[in-house]
Amino acid sequence: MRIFVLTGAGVSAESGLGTFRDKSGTGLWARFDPMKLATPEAFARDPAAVHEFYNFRRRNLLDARPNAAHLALARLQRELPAHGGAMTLVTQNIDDLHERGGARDVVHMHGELLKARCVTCRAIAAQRSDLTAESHCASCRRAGTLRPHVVWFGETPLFMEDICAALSDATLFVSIGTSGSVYPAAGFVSHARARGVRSCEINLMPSDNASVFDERRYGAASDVVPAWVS
Ligand code: BJW
Repeated sequence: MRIFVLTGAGVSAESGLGTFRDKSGTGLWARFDPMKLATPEAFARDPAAVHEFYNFRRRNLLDARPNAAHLALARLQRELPAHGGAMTLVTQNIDDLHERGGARDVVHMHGELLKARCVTCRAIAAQRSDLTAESHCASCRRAGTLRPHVVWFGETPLFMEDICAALSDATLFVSIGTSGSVYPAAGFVSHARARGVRSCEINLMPSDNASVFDERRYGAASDVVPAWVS
């Protein structure tokens, strides 16, 4: 079995990292306007505000720990090859909790919060401290050219070729803790279904595209994912 797993903010919710758009209305985008913080235009207009938002989330992430869902997915990825299978783990999350939970080769299609990118020389480097509008690029030495290495609205998600190849090869598609409202990730299930691949949604509650899935399991990721894996 070749499993394609897509994760979203819900998998990290119980580690204390906020989701974006929960039906309870408590998500990050209910408190902050994404158009003022998660677009290239917002960064050009007000880099200090964008840095402040990501600095706050980076500090939260450094205090967070992987939960039982991250650990269970890492275990599945480790154990599948012994049964002739494989798992591709694609995440929309910019946190590193899958890696800290033991997962390997995690595909971060929306980037990584613990990295910064130079808009001038394009070098990507680890970033664990706060970024400011004056931060220096370690490669080209210029000041004020670093941005969070994340994918904002209107930008092209990363590793799309690898993702399409893995989707074309999968025999099971599983979506965990994502609202299914941001494309292209929200469309992956339709690609899988078009190939006749079975699909499963795991979420706290039905997502926007729940009806597209063959199987649905609802509850907290830290309960449902370990139960699904075992
Ligand atoms: C739990 C739980 C628990 C809670 N247990 N579950 C049509 C086609 C293509 C594109 C578009 C289109 N229409 C519009 C677009 C453009 C746009 C888009 O999709 N907009 C929509 C709002 C409509 N997309 C883009 O701009 C993307 N780029 C693009 O399309 O380029 C063109 C292109 C396509 C293909 C190939 C080449 C080029 C870029 C999107 C970038 C998204 N960026 C963000 C911010 C990243 C940095 C950051 O983190 O700040 O990514 S937005 C935000 O949403 C973040 C997330 O990764 C993303 C998805 O959110 P996610 O993970 O689903 O979280 P939530 O909060 O929405 O849902 C949480 C879920 O968890 C809920 O369902 C809860 O129930 C559940 N949950 N607790 C289990 N304990």
